[in-house]
Amino acid sequence: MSEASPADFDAALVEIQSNVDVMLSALLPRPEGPEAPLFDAMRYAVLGGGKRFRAFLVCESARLFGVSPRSALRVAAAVECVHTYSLVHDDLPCMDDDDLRRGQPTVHRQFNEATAVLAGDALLTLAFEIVAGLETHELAEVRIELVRSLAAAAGGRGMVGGQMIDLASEDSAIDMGGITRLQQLKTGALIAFSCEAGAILGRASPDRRHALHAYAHDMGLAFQIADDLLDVEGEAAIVGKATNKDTEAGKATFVSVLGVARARDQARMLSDQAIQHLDLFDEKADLLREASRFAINRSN
Ligand code: GRG
Repeated sequence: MSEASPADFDAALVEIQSNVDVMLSALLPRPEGPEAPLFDAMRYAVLGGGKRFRAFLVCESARLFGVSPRSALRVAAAVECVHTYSLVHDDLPCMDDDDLRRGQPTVHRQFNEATAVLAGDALLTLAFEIVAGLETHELAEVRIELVRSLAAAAGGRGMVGGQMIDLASEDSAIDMGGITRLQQLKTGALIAFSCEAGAILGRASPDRRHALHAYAHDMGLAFQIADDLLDVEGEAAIVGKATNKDTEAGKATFVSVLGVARARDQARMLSDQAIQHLDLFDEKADLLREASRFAINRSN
């Protein structure tokens, strides 16, 4: 039984949000010189809000293994750069064509399309520069494993591959197995990296790293089902982006296949199952247990 309450989770998330924002601001280039519009757009995209849920997962998984907060925050910042790049590109007219993200105009609306493409590109590459930096970990083998795992999670066999399947699946029949695989790649892979990053930094035993992977697998799917439910039931002003997008695009989602009630049950079941995967950790993992509940109860 977890001793952490939703209020404890909220307080910890606020603290990590503030710490990772300081780290991100220090790592992002200052807008100067002829490239200034690019750097402005990167800062606008990254520093304009976001729950920092992936940063939280990195920092809390790292805490399990006594990793220094500075190392964890650098990896957390890198993950948020990759995540933000994916949102910037996903919002482009050639993809989801969205005007609103995190409650403010999307990057291509605020700047222009070319700047949004370049800002996404530069955020992705900055992430690897951060992770590979000596300050992230003294051991090169740890830095290389972080780079390898992050690249695998973000690339064609991870998030980008999931996005391709998602685009191809519009107006086509896709079953539960197909949706699950798509979402594991599109959303789940980066969430899994975020949870495993602490184990990599802390040079954890394979069984502990595996437990975090299993936790992330189930919690990531639960997080995605909650996202599908918010698209159907949420209010744009609270969610911070347009809703009903999936229905309008004719996309098959967990909710369109299962219906609202069964999708909610499935999310609850996955969230509980995720928590069970943490059984080999003591109370230090309580905030991760609470994060699994947050994944399905969040309002944005
Ligand atoms: C374009 C390469 C490329 C990939 C796009 C992740 C993704 C793939 C697209 C995002 C679209 C989307 C709404 C996905 C559903 C789940 C998800 C990733 C939601 C956004 O994550 P949150 O809720 O966002 O953590 P914040 O703003 O809080 O960081």
